[in-house]
Formats: sequence, structure tokens, C-alpha cells
Amino acid sequence: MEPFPAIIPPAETSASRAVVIVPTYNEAQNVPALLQQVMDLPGEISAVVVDDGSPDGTADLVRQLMASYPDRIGLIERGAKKGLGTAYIAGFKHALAAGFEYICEMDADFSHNPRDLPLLIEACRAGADLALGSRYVGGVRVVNWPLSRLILSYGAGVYTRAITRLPVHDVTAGFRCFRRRVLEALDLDRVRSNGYSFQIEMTYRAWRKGFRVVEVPIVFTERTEGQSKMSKAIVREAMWKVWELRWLDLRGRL
Ligand SMILES: Nc1nc2c(ncn2[C@@H]2O[C@H](COP(=O)(O)OP(=O)(O)OP(=O)(O)O)[C@@H](O)[C@H]2O)c(=O)[nH]1
Ligand SMILES: [Mg+2]
Repeated sequence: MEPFPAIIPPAETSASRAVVIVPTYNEAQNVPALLQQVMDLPGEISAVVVDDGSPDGTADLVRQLMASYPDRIGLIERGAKKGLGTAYIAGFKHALAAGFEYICEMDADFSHNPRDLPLLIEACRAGADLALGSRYVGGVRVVNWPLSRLILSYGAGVYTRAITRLPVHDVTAGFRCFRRRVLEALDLDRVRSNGYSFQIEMTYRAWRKGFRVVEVPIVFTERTEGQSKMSKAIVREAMWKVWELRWLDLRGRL
């Protein structure tokens, strides 16, 4: 049987507090600076890293920082690389159990600027149930991506909107903030996607449950350190997942 993941604090609970969940696989070059930037933000935002046994020692670096911020940094360690979606689900469950009200997602590779986190949290405080950090609302803001990658990402939005009518420009946005009630209302164990389609699925389920989804303009910058985990399998998963979501929804089985 698979061992239960080691969960180390934050133990502190508070109804109005915010946490950012950061999935990592081989992000040793990024994670210390990233967590430090989160710790330096106003509003005492906590962080939970979900690491999948990164061979480069990412988890050790997180533990070192936890010594300085024992109440604000948490670490969930999973034995092997199991994908982004299940990493986020593990992080969400932990954040809900710890009582956080604003539960954010952010990549570890600095594609998302940690300094934009308060914008997403503010959007939720102002009435959104799910605030998406969007590259494509009111223009296109992506730095250092090859055109092919931009077309793929933008095209994913056109494709998803055409099939599902989801009224969102950046459907695979991985920089976002949920109110806890959204995560409580979605049956997290039914979410099956693991790659980019995880983001599409979460947004679609939230929207179909009637939650208020807003897009907040952000700039996305291609990573400069570490390696991308993007693959053709991830794109394939997203392409069929959109049809599956629509199909389940039409049959009332979402
Ligand atoms: N825990 C965990 N984290 C993952 C896994 N795959 C990717 N990540 C993390 O998820 C975030 C996004 O992954 P990236 O490699 O940047 O993938 P991407 O952003 O889709 O692709 P690029 O835009 O090319 O960088 C990063 O923080 C990764 O370290 C996984 O299987 N498990
Ligand atoms: Mg990335």
C-alpha cells in the first residue's frame, strides 16, 4: 500500500488567510527564491509545496526554508512523479483541512510572478469565487515563448470555448485563486485530469456550479531555470478531456 504522504505544517488555521500551493518536480534552481518572494509579500501568505520525490533535492531546500518560517511553509512529499493534477488535489485537501479561505495555485518556475498573487486574492476578496491570472484577457501577455507554444496555448482556449462555451480566455491558466467554498463544492475525488486539462476541468466544474469566475490580467514569462515538463501526452489529454467534460455535463453526470 502506498504510504500516506508526509504532511508537515502549516498547522495554523484562520478563516481569512491565504495559501499558495506550489507543485514541484526538479525545481531546486527556482524554489528557494520563489518561496522567499512569497514570504516577503504583504498579507502573510502561506505556501504549501507538493514535491514528487524530485531527484534534484527540491524538498531538502524547502525544508531549509521551513526552519525560518515553520508556521507559513508546508511540504507534502509524494514518493514519485504523479502529475500536476493529483499534486494540486493533495494540496487543496491539505489547505481545506488547515482552514484557509483563499487557496491559490502557482508554478514554481517563475512563469507566474509571485508579486501578482495579491491581485488574485484581492479579486476573490472583492467577490470572485475563482480568480484566474489570465494571459489573454485584454491582449496577449506572454514573454519569451516561441510562436508555436503561444498558438497551442491560445488555440486551447478557442477550442475549449467552441466545445464547452466556457466564457474564459485563458483556459489553462495555472495561476489562480479559489475561495474555499468552490473547492468544498467540487467533488475533488472525481477530478481525473492531470496535465493542462486539470485547469480546464476545475474551471469548467466551478463555472457550471454557478460560481463567479473572473480573469485578472497577468504577464506570463517562460522559465529561465530548470526544465519544462510539458509533453505531447499532456496536449492529447486536454484535447479529449474537453469533449469528455461536455459529454458528462450533457448527460447530467458531471
Ligand atoms: N508535484 C509535481 N509537480 C509537477 C509535476 N509536473 C510538473 N510539475 C510542476 O508544475 C509546475 C508547472 O510545470 P512546468 O514544467 O513549468 O510545465 P509547464 O508550465 O506546463 O510547461 P512550461 O511552460 O514549458 O514550463 C512546475 O512548478 C513544475 O515543477 C508533477 O508530476 N508533480
Ligand atoms: Mg512552466
